[in-house]
Amino acid sequence: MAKAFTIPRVLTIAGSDSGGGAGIQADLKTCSALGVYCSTAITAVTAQNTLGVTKIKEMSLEMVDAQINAVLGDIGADVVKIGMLANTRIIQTVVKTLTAHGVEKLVVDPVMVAKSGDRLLREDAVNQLCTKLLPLATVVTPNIPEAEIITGRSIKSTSDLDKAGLSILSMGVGAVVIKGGHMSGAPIDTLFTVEGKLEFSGERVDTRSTHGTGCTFAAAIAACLAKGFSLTESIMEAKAYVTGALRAATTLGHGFGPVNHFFRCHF
Ligand code: PXL
Repeated sequence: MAKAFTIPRVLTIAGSDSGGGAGIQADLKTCSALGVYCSTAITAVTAQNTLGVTKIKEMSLEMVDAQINAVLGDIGADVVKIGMLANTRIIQTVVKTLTAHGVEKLVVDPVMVAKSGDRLLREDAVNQLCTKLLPLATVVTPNIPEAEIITGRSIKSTSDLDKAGLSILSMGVGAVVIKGGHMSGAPIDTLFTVEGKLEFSGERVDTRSTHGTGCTFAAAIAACLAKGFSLTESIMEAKAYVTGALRAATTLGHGFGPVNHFFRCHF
């Protein structure tokens, strides 16, 4: 008989990116590159490339529910990662189904707008995301514009950032990591928990191949948590992984290309 061995498991609930750089495709590649099994529940199919999104088809609530039930009823997941949810009713369905399965470790990337400027979450769904989904999250990973939308306040200074971190924490999440990529200067990510604040410094990589970095960062955190790393270790690993993937990116397409998820693999 084959030797029994286990592999850490992540379920990603997110949108499909036909261009292969972000969403479900980024999550599958990130987890695979980090040695973690990744199953998927697709919330929406986007037709897009490096220049932008041309069409979005939101999945039915039945189909979203059925995918999550199929995966969690058999394969299971050590960590669930959430990306694009598209609309209010999909958020409600995901919350209901995850609660029914008693999911405990949840990484939420509060996806709202694509790098190209296209909306990936309807405006009227932000409130449901904050009030229904965030209270279930182990960690939420907004960039600065997303943190501004979630808190309804602009973030221009460190003091604004601290207020935003505490405000999001008060929504019931276990931890918040606000990504510093949209700030000028070095991209410092800041983790807020009840224990306090922790900064993760990083290197800014000069490239246009930045499509899917948010998905990749959150998926890498989910993969590391699934492997048993602490949250702080997972964020450090995820930051190093995204930086490596940005540095190794090649040019694809005519807009914002994808990162290179397999920079550690030599073929
Ligand atoms: O990076 C955010 C994101 C998430 N999910 C999907 C996307 C994008 C960005 O383009 O396409 C499906």
